[in-house]
Amino acid sequence: MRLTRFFLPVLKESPADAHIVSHRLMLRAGMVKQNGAGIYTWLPLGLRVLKKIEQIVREEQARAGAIELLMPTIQSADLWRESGRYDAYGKEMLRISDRHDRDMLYGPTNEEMVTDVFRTYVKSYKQLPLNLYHIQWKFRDEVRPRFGVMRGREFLMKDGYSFDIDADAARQSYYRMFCAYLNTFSRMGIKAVPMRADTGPIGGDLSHEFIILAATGESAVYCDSDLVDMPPPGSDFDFWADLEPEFNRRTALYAATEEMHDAERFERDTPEARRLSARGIEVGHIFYFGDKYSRPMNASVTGPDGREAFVEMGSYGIGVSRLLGAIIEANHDDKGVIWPTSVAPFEAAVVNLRHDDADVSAACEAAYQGLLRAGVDVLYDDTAERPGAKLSTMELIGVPYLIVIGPKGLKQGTVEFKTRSGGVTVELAPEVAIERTIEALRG
Ligand code: 5CA
Repeated sequence: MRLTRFFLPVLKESPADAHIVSHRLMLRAGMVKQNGAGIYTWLPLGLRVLKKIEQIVREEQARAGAIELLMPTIQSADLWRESGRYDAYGKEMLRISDRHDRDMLYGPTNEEMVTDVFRTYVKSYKQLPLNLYHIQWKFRDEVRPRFGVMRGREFLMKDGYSFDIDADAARQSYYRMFCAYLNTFSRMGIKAVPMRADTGPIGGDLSHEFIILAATGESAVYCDSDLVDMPPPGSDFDFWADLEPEFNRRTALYAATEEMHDAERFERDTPEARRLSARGIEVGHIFYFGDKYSRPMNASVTGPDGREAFVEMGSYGIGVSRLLGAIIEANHDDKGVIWPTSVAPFEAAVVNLRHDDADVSAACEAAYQGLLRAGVDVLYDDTAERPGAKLSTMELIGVPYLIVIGPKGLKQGTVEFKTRSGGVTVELAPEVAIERTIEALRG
């Protein structure tokens, strides 16, 4: 992408009404524009990151056997009357009526709708286990939308739903998502700790929140510090083995959100030096709630014994748009964002320090084309901006690798290769800088 043909509206000033660093940086770097309380336009740079996060989620969902579909944002109130949640959900639900005065709503979550999809098509235990998910916009009329995309009213969620013949199978589905989430967040360069959690309006009795530790987090959390660096299951993990031992091993140490915190147990189970009480950002939340929706909505299948049974269900959420804020909270310095390469809006950039110098421009063009040919998602700053401003913008938007080309270095046959994380700058021959960038990205 040539910067002269891109839309990157960066702001010089720090917006006054943004109280946390991720919100400030997202506004300054031209990633989002606020349209109303908790409602945002995703500008091209922000949208690139959102898409990369979605893609990681998709790949890891597929690995764990979940199947993507897409349900609408607008739902019928009648469906929610079946489960009893239409009245129970409260003011967070945006209720609307259509021209025929039919009650509709903008979905805050999709348990009812997916249960309706399920009961329409699935009649036999032989079609189970089944896990259906989508990545779709939600609306929750939050009392206090704040911190930018972190607590929005309109936000993007990955929500998945599992269907099983009995409780044992349903727990395995829960464990599969538990492990898939650890892999998912790890690929985004963040450490998310699973913690016992409250179930709120979704229901059920088994639930974990996936929490990133950050001073600006909205919830107080308590855990054994050994959990923070526990490696994820990894890409060759067998999702179809019995996952109970794995789940038990990963939940043996103490970790709980404020609502579930038991101070006495924490002190009893965790040596003092490892007792971490911190603040955290909830990036995912999983629930097992049995037949809470399948029973009232009559979603049953014929079991192996020929008898009808209500399916056992769970639901699994990831805050896709919230993740941008959370990743920035965990990865920035005073100059801007330091994106993990897997979610960076651009993996690398070529910076032309003298766009009116034919030799410099030819060298930039060669580097740009070389990186494009290698499949690198590269931004080429071919604008007429001052060199200092160009470099500050690259730091602000957090491009992981830069090749900076100016007349002085080029006369000596070198360009600058810069890494955003660690702030290393080395002078290299242009071809070597290209190779180094590709190597750093592709390994
Ligand atoms: N149906 C279940 C699981 S699919 C559900 O809705 N769970 S949830 O309420 O916990 O939401 C799932 C995830 O969405 C949360 O972990 C959080 O990361 C994200 N989320 C929830 N509310 C907001 C919000 N107002 N703004 C941004 N992200 C949010």
